[in-house]
Amino acid sequence: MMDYQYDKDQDNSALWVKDVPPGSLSGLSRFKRWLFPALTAVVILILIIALGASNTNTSNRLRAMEKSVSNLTSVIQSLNASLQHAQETAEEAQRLKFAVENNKDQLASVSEALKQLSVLDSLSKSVLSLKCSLERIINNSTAGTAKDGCCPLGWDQFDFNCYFFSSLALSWNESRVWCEQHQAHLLILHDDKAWDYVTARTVPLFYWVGLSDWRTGRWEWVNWVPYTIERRRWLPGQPDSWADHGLGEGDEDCAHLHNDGRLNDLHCSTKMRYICQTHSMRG
Ligand SMILES: [Ca+2]
Repeated sequence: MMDYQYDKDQDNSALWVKDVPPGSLSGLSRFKRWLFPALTAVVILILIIALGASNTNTSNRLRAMEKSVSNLTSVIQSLNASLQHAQETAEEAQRLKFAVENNKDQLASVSEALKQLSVLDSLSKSVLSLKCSLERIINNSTAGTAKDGCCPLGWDQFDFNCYFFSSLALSWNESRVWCEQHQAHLLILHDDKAWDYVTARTVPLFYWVGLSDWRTGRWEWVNWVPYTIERRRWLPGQPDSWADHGLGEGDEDCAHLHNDGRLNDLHCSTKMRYICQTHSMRG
């Protein structure tokens, strides 16, 4: 009931606005005519006051901004320096890359040169062998001692030595004599290189070498140079000086290369292949 009354009053107000007398409207118009300039002036005044008031504040802000700009400038300068440094690093990396590629080329060249060197070495050996053959033809001899870097025909050269790997079998003593008759001696080995060369030729056959203990009871080379036993060169359990071989007097006093290239002692009367050795007299 109250809401309804209120609505009715509103409606009446609306009607009252429509019925305003012309005289009152003219006063309002005059007021409105001065209102805009007055308001503008007031706003300008307020702005001037506000600007004046905020002048100090603005200066402070400007100083802060200047500071920020200055900071920004130094940051930009620092960035520029970093960029330049990065660019230099990139250039350095590029230079290194070129250097590595260049080294790769050089390594390839060295490898190629080494290959050629190996070919040259092989060629040099062939030339030497040819020279030796020619000398034999000129001197009309097929045997003889090693001279001028040449090994006798049928002998093999390795480093500065000539080697003869027999195909016939003799006793250890007969082998020793055969080698001496050919200005050589039964095999004497001192370094791994020579061991490797010899055993690569002997495996899987047996060969007498110039090592025995029949003369003094101690192991020695055929030139009487004492020999100290190197375990890795002997078959396990050897030398065993086995005496029940039924091959006559004495035990096993002479050494030979077994089928795997390691040493064993056997009765010296056993017949087997043998290896003679002599200097090639080169160098
Ligand atoms: Ca033995």
